[in-house]
Amino acid sequence: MPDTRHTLSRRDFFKASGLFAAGAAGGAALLGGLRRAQAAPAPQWESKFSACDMCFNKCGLIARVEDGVVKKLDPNPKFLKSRGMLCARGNAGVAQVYDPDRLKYPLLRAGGRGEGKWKRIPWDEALDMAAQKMKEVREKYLPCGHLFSAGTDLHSQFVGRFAEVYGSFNVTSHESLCLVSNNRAFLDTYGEVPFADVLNSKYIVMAGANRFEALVTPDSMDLMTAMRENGCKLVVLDPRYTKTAALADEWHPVRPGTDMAFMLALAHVIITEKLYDPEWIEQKTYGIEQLAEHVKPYTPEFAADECGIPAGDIARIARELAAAAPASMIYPGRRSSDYEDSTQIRRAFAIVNALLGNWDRPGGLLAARAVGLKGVPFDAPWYDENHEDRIDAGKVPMMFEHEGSFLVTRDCVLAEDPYPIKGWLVYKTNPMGTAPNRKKTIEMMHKMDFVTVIDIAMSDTAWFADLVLPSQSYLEREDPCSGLQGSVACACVVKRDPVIAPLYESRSCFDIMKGLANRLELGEYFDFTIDEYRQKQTRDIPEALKVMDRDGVYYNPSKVYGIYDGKIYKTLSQKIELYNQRYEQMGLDPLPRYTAPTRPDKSRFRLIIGRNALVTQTSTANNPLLHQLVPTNTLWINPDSARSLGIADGDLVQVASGAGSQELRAEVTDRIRSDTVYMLSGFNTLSTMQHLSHGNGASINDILEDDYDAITGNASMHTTFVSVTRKVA
Ligand SMILES: Nc1nc2c(c(=O)[nH]1)N[C@H]1C(S)=C(S)[C@@H](COP(=O)(O)OP(=O)(O)OC[C@H]3O[C@@H](n4cnc5c(=O)[nH]c(N)nc54)[C@H](O)[C@@H]3O)O[C@H]1N2
Ligand SMILES: Nc1nc2c(c(=O)[nH]1)N[C@H]1C(S)=C(S)[C@@H](COP(=O)(O)OP(=O)(O)OC[C@H]3O[C@@H](n4cnc5c(=O)[nH]c(N)nc54)[C@H](O)[C@@H]3O)O[C@H]1N2
Ligand code: SF4
Ligand SMILES: [Mo]
Repeated sequence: MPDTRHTLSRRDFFKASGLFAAGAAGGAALLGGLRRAQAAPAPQWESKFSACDMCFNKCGLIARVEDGVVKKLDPNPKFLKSRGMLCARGNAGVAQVYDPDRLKYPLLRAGGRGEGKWKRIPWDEALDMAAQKMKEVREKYLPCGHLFSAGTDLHSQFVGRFAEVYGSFNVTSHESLCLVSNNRAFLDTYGEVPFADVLNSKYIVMAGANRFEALVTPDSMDLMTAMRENGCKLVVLDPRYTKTAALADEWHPVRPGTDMAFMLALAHVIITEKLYDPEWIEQKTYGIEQLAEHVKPYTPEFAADECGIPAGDIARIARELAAAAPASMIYPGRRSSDYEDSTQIRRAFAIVNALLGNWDRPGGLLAARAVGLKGVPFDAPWYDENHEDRIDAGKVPMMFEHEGSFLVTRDCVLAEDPYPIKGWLVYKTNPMGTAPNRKKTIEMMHKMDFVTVIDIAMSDTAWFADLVLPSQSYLEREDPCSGLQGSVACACVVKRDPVIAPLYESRSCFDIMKGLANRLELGEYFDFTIDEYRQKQTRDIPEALKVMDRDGVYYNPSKVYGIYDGKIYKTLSQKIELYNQRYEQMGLDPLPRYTAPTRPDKSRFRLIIGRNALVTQTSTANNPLLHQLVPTNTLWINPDSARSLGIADGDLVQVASGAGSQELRAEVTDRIRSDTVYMLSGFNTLSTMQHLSHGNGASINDILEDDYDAITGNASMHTTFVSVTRKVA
């Protein structure tokens, strides 16, 4: 056979490229066209620095802009935090900016709430109306009668500032749907939330985290380098065979909700076999005697019965961790919106790390590095006529004051207890899609007099709003500086400048908050430009702004290890708290006490959530490029379970819980335990203005029940049991 690769004639080439007709019938015209193209001026292109915003990681990028249009995004090689990486979602940022479904101008609701009837209005009218409604709410229900919610973003601080000067304590963010229980646990053990020195670690146990799909920079890239180049061993505990599990040395399909038993058994072995450094523990920690007593019953055999991991493996992992210490760790993780005792589960993670003596040392858990960025303080007015506290205050013992709990707040709004909330401003977060029990969020919407949503897309939250304001995307707006503090790769500062001019009528959140503040006689608190704000942020590192213009990033070569040498820990005992005295005073377990999670009966499954490397929560299901790679979601179900229910791969199934039910296709796979099912989040939006995700697959948030962590109020998203039934399609 001839090698066609080398024998394509010019005629064949035209045929293959579809230009044959032009070539044969109008060759002269084509050649004329080519000549014109040669003569035409070369397109003008420039490289511009920015930072990705397709998830919270802020990976440094260089945008290639041709004639005012972004053509491609590339990683910034000088941006060490992401190790020269821009993931698939980062690359697909172009499709977010030019998505035909983007919001283009202010829209006012013109039908029933959620009915999808809208009227285009001018910006001035939109801001006048939003400000007027805010005034009315404040007069009628006091300043705390207004709720403000903002997502992960550099402009969210302006929503916080606005709420404060308006007089409302009621501010929520994604955090009480994400990581507050993990933060609580580590903060209450070490006095601060650590960063993991993955790169230099020799042994990592990763439980409830999936770093090769749920990307966190630099950890995701450093984990691969540590394993491939530094001989680091990775042990993964996950009910699902994730990509991280696939690349690990060991995967243990742990029974969901039992990680605490595993961790306490590790502590049991390390203590009974005296595998820790007694001097370090004596010097740095508080409560080793109490811990030793506490973990006596938590033998590897006890844990094995609970978590399904053989006792011999648990004991071996404990010994291997101790042998590699202090360059070994239980990876601290991030999202911990899992169980009602998630804070205590994560406390157990923190305690094993303390026994490994890895705090502030290479290959262990690191303190935040000095970046040099400063806050921009302001004096907010005081309102005598106001409620005393947040609406959710006191409902759980240790919520974070500035975050609260979205789920508890929602319950309080529904009950109007202890007071009514009737106004809601939402920026860059989509609680309709990310807070469990979507029906309750819809009810909450119906409780409101006026809801304003600032987004780039008609999210489901926007779909139920009164007023929808189009926001600038990250490639169009000017952002304040952001400090990235952790690990050997960090201590850096980034900012964003517009890469292209804003599309349509989109405005930045800052401009919108400033516009509202001016209308509410609060203009003095927004009397600055982003540039002036950045000058204030960088007042201690005056060279930073110039360096960022040159390199796209500013690094502060601050100390990485030994930050705590000669320093006390910000805990009650001023040491690392194995035993937590504050918990004891508050009537909470000062040491994590294991309670076995309820197991689903034979007819039901535990539904869990988790990420995919090509999807960011609800933000990307409508992204045209990513949609090609992940066109829908499926229900992962184990072959044994599927067989017993008569379900075959690809069958349509109904998944039902106490909160709701949805239908989607089954994916029969042995990558999941037989008592557990899983589906990807973000699909089946109600908003018809998200053409690719509307009516596509299933909405997990319609099915998830709204339990929460007893200590912080963080959502617990792995506590819903569901039935699965085959539908005749
Ligand atoms: N590609 C991508 N990357 C992201 C994000 C994204 O949306 N997409 N989001 C970012 C954000 S906001 C966050 S918070 C992080 C989240 O990062 P992670 O917390 O690492 O990710 P998740 O996938 O939410 O959950 C981790 C794993 O826990 C498993 N799991 C469920 N129940 C249990 C259990 O009882 N025990 C154990 N051991 N494992 C269990 C799930 O199967 C899942 O694989 O990812 C960040 N990175
Ligand atoms: N079922 C389920 N629920 C979850 C999770 C899960 O995995 N599954 N994960 C939990 C976790 S860890 C987290 S962090 C939270 C995240 O919860 P959210 O903060 O709600 O995150 P997203 O779903 O990404 O929603 C972001 C919203 O911002 C909009 N947006 C994106 N870019 C811009 C922009 O530049 N400007 C403006 N104005 N808007 C923009 C998007 O269109 C979208 O509506 O969800 C939590 N809830
Ligand atoms: S991890 Fe991917 S999506 Fe997230 S900021 Fe980095 S490049 Fe963007
Ligand atoms: Mo998160």
